[in-house]
Amino acid sequence: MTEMTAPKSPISSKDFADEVREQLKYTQGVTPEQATAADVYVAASTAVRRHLMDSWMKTQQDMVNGNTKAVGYLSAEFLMGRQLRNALLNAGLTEQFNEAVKELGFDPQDVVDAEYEPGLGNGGLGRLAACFIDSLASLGVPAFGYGIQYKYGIFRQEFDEEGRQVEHPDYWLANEDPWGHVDYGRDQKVSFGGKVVEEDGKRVWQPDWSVRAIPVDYMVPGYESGRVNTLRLWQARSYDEFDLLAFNKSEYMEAVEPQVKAENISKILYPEDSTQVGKELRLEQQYFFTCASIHDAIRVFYPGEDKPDLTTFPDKITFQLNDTHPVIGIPELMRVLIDEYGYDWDTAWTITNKTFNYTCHTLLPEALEVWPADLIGKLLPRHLEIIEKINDQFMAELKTLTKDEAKIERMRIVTGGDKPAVRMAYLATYAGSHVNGVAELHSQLLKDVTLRDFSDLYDSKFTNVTNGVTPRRFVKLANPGLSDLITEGLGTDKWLEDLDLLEGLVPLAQDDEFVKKFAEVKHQNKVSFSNFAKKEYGYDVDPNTMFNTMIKRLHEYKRQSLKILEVIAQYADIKSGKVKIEDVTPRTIIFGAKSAPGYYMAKLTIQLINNVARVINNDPDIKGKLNIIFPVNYNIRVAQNLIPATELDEQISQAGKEASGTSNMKFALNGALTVGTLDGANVEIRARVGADNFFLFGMTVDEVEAMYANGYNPAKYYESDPRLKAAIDMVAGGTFSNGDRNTYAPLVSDWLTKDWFMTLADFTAYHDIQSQIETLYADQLEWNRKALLNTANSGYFSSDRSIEDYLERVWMTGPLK
Ligand code: 26Q
Repeated sequence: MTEMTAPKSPISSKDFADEVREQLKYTQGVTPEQATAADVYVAASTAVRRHLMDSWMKTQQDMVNGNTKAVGYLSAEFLMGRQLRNALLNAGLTEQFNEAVKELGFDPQDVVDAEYEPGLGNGGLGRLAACFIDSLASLGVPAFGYGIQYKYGIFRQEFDEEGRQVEHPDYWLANEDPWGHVDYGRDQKVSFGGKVVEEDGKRVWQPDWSVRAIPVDYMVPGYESGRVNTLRLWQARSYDEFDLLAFNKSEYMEAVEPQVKAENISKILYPEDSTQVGKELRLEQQYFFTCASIHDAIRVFYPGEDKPDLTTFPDKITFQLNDTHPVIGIPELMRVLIDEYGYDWDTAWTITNKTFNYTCHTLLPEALEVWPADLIGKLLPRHLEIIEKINDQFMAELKTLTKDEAKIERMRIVTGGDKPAVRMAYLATYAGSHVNGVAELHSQLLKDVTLRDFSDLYDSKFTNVTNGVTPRRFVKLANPGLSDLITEGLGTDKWLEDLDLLEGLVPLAQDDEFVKKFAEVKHQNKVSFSNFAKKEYGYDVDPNTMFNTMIKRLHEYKRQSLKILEVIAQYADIKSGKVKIEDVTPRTIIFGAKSAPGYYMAKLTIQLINNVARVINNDPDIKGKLNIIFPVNYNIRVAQNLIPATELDEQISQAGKEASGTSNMKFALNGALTVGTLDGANVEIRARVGADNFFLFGMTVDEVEAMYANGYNPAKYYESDPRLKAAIDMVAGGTFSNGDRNTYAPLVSDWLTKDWFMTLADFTAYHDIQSQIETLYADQLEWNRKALLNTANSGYFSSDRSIEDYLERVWMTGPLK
């Protein structure tokens, strides 16, 4: 392992202020008097970047010269969040920054708030990639993150008068981006289309158009590790500014068409996170970034070599495929090895097989990517040939492994019939070395259900790596109050590098004074969030109510409808006098969610939540005891404010549907109690924090399966639970649509006749757990004791631990520290 440079930056705040002044002058061209907070933000960010420069360059040299295998994390999404505070923390410059900025006459928070959050991801998968590259750098693992620098990230959400979601383009690069460094000299050419011809017995691809991939590099500083890795995001540009042949007066618009087409590739992030879009542009994006990244890795590890010995490639780098989105990289590496470097098929196959590993993030069959073969053939004809040959080889291999013809047929990578299609998950499973799920339950279900035939025959490829989250961003930056208390309790701040140390807090849960301090931190966080909610959205939030949060993409399987139906049922109980208003535990119920723009049911659910909030919040009978808020445009910044303030977290997906979840980990670490089903990582969270410190309800995976098998009839639950009936009747009757019975009719009809994710079947159990929750909440000392035990026992959910598991189980690079 390479030695690390000194972790702490020795610079004084005076010197740092001078550096910021210098940047103001030479980068911004303003005097400190003229400078705005945005100027200071750019100047300070540039100054921090300069501090990291030596470590960055050294890390890159070490990566090429050292003999530790590097990791290339290939991901269509990196949901990074704002950079400045994180870079300051990891560079050890936080104090200097705060002092220097004050000296210049600015409030540090205003400066930080000048940064626009890059939203280059949809949700869990993209944020996981960001946590992983933070941990890779913090653990000193040589690594590249490879992805796309979308011009427009995930849409900016607004709500219209009716409470419906409206999507707006998120032009995050409208202002200067001091973090991204465009490196024109390290561009790559990515080609598409055309045909394959035979020349001297060789297959030769003659593409008909190409785009230029330009890397934009982001520093990824490790926490006090002295290591700064690189996130390399590719931007698509055209080669031809103008097509001169076509350039005459009448064809001016046509002349710029190729340019427009090329630049479209990195223009926009697809906002669907659970259904296949099957669009040509999406495949272009996938090939664009994987092709550029593979060529980049060859250039990095064999600099200046015309005839590199690529049989050593898998010793230099291992590519982790973040879901199927980069799987087209597999035939691409085969093509590069065979067509560009002249290796024979078998050698190329061995190299490719050793280089790739695949992480699956779903259990929903509709989310597994399947590309029509003719679309691949049109865009990437040589790749289609290679995929077909891989499929032939696979079929032949299977015949040696099993006599079960039906099974062999089921396992085809390229399906038969007159509309053949390529199953990307199967291609990745066969062609790579390892396949992993993202939580124990998920990995087991992958083996038992989704990839059953594969695990029968290739069991040793399968493993689990439970997800994790970075404690730097999600504890230290998001929750400074708790961080100080943890450090006080443990007598060290080393927990930020070794989160298992949190277990040292377990005995302190018996110390009432410590528990009260913990409760006080939570209360302060609630006050801070109330201020944030007032300032950002104009909400009046009472910090003396229970903060009950559900934040995640809006999806039927995640069951936001279960939560909103319970809120409505409680409202109905109060209105009908069944429940006295004095007996209601005051709650602030907080939703945050974006829906895919074309997902009708999800969008209708957003509208329902907004209108339930409108009606209940304004009903004088409720006396402010229930307050529902739905901060628009939920993002990483909102998460960082909200999670530390939350007391009760909702993780109520149907068992067997949520692969892992990662906000559940962030909540537990920040001392929220979870109400949840036995799904995804909830299972492991409950096992670690203790069944007494987790509100479990609902059907298990087996019970769900049995119910599907026996024929599920949701109407039965509607008829048998009067509270459920009252709630659904309220929605159907127009209480939340100004008397209009049509608005939510599609939702109501779905609940009563389909209810694919069994919201109704779990409703009674979900209600029953509420009284336990409220009884415990009435005893604040006991509640906070359990909350503290959640924090103390969640160290396992650090993404550092996930990365260590990948190193051991998948990448086989040996221990690093
Ligand atoms: C695929 C094809 C075309 C267009 C878009 C997509 C696409 C994009 C994003 C498909 C899926 C996603 C994102 C999936 C995702 O975020 N999954 C979540 O991953 C988390 C990290 O492992 C898990 O914790 C969640 O359980 C899982 O839902």
